[in-house]
Amino acid sequence: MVYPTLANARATGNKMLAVLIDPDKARRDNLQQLAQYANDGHVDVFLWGGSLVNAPQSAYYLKLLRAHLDSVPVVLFPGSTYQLDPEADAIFLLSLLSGRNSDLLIGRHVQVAGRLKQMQLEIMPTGYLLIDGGRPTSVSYMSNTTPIPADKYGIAAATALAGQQLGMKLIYMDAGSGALNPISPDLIASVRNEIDLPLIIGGGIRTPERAAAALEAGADMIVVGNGLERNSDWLPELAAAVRGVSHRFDLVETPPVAAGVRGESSEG
Ligand code: 1GP
Repeated sequence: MVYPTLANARATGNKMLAVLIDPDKARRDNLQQLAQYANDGHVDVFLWGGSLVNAPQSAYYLKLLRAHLDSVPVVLFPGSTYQLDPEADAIFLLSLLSGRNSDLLIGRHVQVAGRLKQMQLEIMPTGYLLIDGGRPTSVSYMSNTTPIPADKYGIAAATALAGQQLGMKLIYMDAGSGALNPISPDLIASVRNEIDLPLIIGGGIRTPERAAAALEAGADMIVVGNGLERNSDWLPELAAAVRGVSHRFDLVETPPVAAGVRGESSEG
């Protein structure tokens, strides 16, 4: 089960690393190398999904990845209802709370509810928030929604809190794949201060420093996709940065909170 691990990470200050694989960009050699890194303890979870996915290819590569993994789970992070696959361990059942597209808040969920029930995946109801990452991303375009502006900490925090009050089990804030700017530590901290749920952060994290900054600000798990697609050689260094933040949390009783967390920008 994936959720108990996430909840435990939240409770103990342990930090987690997820690697996102877009099935359309998957390559056999890269998948094998990522699986090897995961088996060596450098990856906690794989996420599987993309904005546009050719279904047969996705199923083939997902099987291949699973065949090479010892025990690291694979969680579906679906960009569409075509991306459900019983080969995975679990699914982030996303409600796009930052948008006002009712299809992505409830419509698609109704379409797939029966299929999901049959698949017996572990289902994690996820409040999904898009945050502006400095340029339009596939997910903002495909979802036909506007991301929350990057300096509107109060709106992000209230949206995440509403997700918690609606019964979501975790919050995933995403600047979108290939974002120019990752979500700022101050925005992460303001959301962290408002909610108790596990908090996942992704989009534009392409260096160990960016990973550490997100985790120090209050993320429980970070997601890296784009930055590992062509070259995964730096994954051990990235994993070391994640563990480094976990160990720092071992030494303090209360996780530090970034300064000025309620300080929403006065602009706009
Ligand atoms: C996108 O959060 C993920 O949904 C990962 O983003 O590909 O930029 O790492 P990147």
